[in-house]
Amino acid sequence: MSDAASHIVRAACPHDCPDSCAMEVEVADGRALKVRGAADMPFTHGALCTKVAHYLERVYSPQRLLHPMKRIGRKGEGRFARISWDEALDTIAARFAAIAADDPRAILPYSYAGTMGLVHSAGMDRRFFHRLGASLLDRTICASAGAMGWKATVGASQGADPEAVANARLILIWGANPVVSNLHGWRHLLEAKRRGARLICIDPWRTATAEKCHLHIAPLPGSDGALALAMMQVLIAEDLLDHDYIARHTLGYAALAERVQTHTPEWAAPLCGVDAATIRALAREYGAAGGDTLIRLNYGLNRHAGGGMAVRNIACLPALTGAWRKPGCGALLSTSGNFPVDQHALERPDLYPDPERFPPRTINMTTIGRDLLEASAPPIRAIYVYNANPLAVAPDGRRVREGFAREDLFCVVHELFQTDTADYADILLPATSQLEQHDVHTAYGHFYALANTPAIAPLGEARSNAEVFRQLAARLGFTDTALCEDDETVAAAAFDHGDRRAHGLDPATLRARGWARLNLPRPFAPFAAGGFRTPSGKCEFHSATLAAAGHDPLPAWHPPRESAAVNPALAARFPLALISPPARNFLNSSFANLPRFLADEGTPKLELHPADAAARAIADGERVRIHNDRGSFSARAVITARVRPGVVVSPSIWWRKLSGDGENANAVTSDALTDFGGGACFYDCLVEVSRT
Ligand SMILES: Nc1nc2c(c(=O)[nH]1)N[C@H]1C(S)=C(S)[C@@H](COP(=O)(O)OP(=O)(O)OC[C@H]3O[C@@H](n4cnc5c(=O)[nH]c(N)nc54)[C@H](O)[C@@H]3O)O[C@H]1N2
Ligand SMILES: Nc1nc2c(c(=O)[nH]1)N[C@H]1C(S)=C(S)[C@@H](COP(=O)(O)OP(=O)(O)OC[C@H]3O[C@@H](n4cnc5c(=O)[nH]c(N)nc54)[C@H](O)[C@@H]3O)O[C@H]1N2
Ligand SMILES: [Mo]
Repeated sequence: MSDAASHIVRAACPHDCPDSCAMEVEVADGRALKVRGAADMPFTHGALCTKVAHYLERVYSPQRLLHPMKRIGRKGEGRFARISWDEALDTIAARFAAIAADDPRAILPYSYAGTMGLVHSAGMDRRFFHRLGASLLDRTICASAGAMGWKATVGASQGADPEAVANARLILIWGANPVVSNLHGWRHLLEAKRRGARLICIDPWRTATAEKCHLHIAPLPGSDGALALAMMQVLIAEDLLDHDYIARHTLGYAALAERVQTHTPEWAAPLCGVDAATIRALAREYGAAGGDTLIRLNYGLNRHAGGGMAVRNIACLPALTGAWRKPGCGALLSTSGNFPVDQHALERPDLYPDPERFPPRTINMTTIGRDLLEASAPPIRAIYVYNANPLAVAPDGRRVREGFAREDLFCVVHELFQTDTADYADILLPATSQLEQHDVHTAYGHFYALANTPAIAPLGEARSNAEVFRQLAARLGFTDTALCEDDETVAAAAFDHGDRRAHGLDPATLRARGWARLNLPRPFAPFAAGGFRTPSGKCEFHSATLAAAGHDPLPAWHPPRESAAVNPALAARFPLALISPPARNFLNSSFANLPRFLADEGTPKLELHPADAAARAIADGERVRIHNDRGSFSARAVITARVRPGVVVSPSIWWRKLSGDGENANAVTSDALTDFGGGACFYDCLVEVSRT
């Protein structure tokens, strides 16, 4: 029982996960006693994942940074001395002012989704860097390839209603591992299973999710585009189609039919490493379900050279069978496009000072190592990292480290913990946790907006992202109102209240209850009667937008960059395809420094097939080295038939300095970019594995 003196504060899980949970924080005497999932929030349903159920171990961790510090050792060494906030802010403001006097684009903000709150990750921060005239950052590291493939086809990041998926009779879980990375969405998929739906998992790895499905199909990494093309070929050749839906609500069917003619299951089989009979049976089952189908895809399959086109090809399937007609059917990648976010009001790109003299310059976050080493006009002279841990999460880790090690680079890191990246800071600033700050959230896996009210005072001298940007703005003489607003004012500007979907999201209501569903029909079938948000208003099998951008306007096969088919010489030296998907107890590299989660994960692991292990004389439990021309990392071998021959899996993302050898999976990944959207090719990576 809770103490009589305690009270409940409504909060929102800030982490990068489709589930964005509503939380209740029990507080007494200024201290948080317990965090639990909000029982009244339908999607959270009173439950938190194993990580956030223990959130207070993160908030009150003895590892929390509590004071500003300056570097006293070499870059990367991680030795710091405490300084005051005044000294920290004065130092940063002076350096930024000096650099900006030459060319403000030499300053680069670097952030991703440490918190997904709009105030602290897409609000005051953006306003500050826009006003400064800093380089813009293209935030591509996760989802940009798939998002572009999806948008080219369907028009917006919208899809099936995640709470209505129990309507589906056949569910393909494709490049997604919801048991690990979308637990609350999984609850609804399980409900479908209970009601008799058949679940098929398409994943090179036999995940916890695959084990709970009726069928697991394990294609080679990066081959989903071919698999989807072959499914379309069968659907069309065998007339397993909804002709009425195609005629009314799609564009370019004839061209698509012609395009896929030669893409038979026999064509796809060697590319996917799946036999033609299995592919044909999958397509027939999908077609025979007559539209009572859902494809739940996630971003796993977009981390390949052809990831954008793979998502596009898959996004075509439900329009062929009319699966969009029914709520909970069709396909779901992200729900984020349903939220009427007023991005202009939040980010204020109009504050950019002098576009004539300094035309905006954009840096792609995926290639940060290369950019720090090679960018010119102007070179990057200062970097400000917040909400991100690039030293652990960015590809081609050796170059990332070399870039951050530049002696002439002025590096600010704002963090809760002394991450791998923090070790490279010149000035290291302590950040508040979600329990210590105001914010407002959308979601990419459901239809509820969330408000986060601070439950406790900032620990030590920690300050929030927005607070630091306000204070830097003041020191730099930026007097714009937009840079003085408090967090609640910024949060109040987050939604476009003229949009009917925002009815019910007014700040007071949202804050009082902590969450509110978008004003959408319940259940919601966004494309039941067409209404795609593409230029034509139809599902675009043929995309003039892609053509105008120099891409193939039709679904096509974009092979992986690193594979035997594309680069046999490379594959001869590095015959194994490495994927490094989320470890259950980590959230990207967050939580990967806390004792409970480190104990649960144990040590970096590499799963490999018995045949691949035998060929290398590797024994189970032995330490192995995973290597290619970019670098190497080591892990403990787990010999298992959960992976197919030729594929190895290393659950990620470990902090380098806690991994045992100072490296992690990103020592071997490449910073090549995806076909669409300039995304990262994390899972398009050939390696060899040896005994150490
Ligand atoms: N516990 C936990 N939850 C998380 C995260 C985490 O790190 N830990 N990360 C969060 C983030 S940032 C994101 S973006 C989301 C989603 O994160 P995603 O990266 O989409 O992760 P998953 O949903 O785990 O799906 C990845 C699955 O795709 C599979 N896969 C890899 N390559 C291929 C391929 O070529 N084809 C197919 N068919 N499958 C492939 C992997 O084996 C894995 O099982 O999850 C979020 N949730
Ligand atoms: N090999 C491999 N690499 C990958 C992936 C993979 O599957 N395999 N996944 C990729 C994907 S999907 C993603 S999304 C990226 C994730 O990359 P990141 O978004 O960089 O994710 P995290 O590693 O969790 O780092 C976020 C950091 O933000 C900090 N933080 C949290 N809240 C706040 C705050 O309020 N203020 C400040 N200043 N800091 C805060 C956290 O302490 C944490 O250290 O990694 C990518 N890298
Ligand atoms: Mo992500």
